[in-house]
Amino acid sequence: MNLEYGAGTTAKIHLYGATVISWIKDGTEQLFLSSLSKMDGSKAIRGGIPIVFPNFGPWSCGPQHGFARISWWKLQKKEKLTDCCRASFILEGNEQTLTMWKHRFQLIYTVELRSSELKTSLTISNTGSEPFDFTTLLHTYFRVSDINECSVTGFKACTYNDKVAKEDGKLENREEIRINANVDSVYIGAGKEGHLIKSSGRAISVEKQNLNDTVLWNPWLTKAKEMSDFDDEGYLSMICVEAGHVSSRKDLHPGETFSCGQVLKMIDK
Ligand code: TA6
Repeated sequence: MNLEYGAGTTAKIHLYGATVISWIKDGTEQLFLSSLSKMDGSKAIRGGIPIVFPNFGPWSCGPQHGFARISWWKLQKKEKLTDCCRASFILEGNEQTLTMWKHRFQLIYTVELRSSELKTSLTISNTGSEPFDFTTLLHTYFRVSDINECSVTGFKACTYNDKVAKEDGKLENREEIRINANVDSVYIGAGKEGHLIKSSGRAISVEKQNLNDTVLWNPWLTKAKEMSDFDDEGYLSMICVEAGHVSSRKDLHPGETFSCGQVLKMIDK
């Protein structure tokens, strides 16, 4: 479904995974969506903002990154307010999820589109009688005009797990990170002051709410070619800067909720 702020500013959300698949600001697409992405519910959408829950990464109970991004959500509400258009989506424990994960839960995902920003918020509720634990992440694919002209800030002095080098506990000393190879790093406690993604002609800030960690990912050429739903050259026009609670598991007792989110803002350069 579509959110129309007007003046060439829109967003589009696919009910499969409640995946934001487009954010157009002044007529320019800000998110990356692979041209080979499946859009029929046969596999997670390759691009936009997939929702990772209840597990980031490989999962012994089910598919990598959990079931939220591969479930059909329901539209709960759509509103046009004075300064924003807002839509909320709901996913609750069901037969499919219960076969993987025996807990009852409710996810409410809200997407707010304003003139120069897109806010996505997730509220996780334990609606069962047993405590559970989870990790969660917003797997945001940002479109960049040229990865070689792109830089990202907000990681300096953070410890990170470098999944490419297979080395944990590395210390980041770069103020500004440029990508020129496969990168897959989980930064712990990054982005407290936000992240800034700069690529020729524009900049987007990422402000996180209650998501302590940030994952930085670009598959680069070899891994791009290995993914059937990822354009071979797609790595040149995307960077994933993923706000998440992934470096430790979050416990949720019956009746408790956990709210988190991110605000993506266009910054005039
Ligand atoms: O967020 C980075 C990551 O965990 C990478 O390791 C890579 O697997 C990426 O997610 C994409 O995962 P997917 O399951 O969507 O192919």
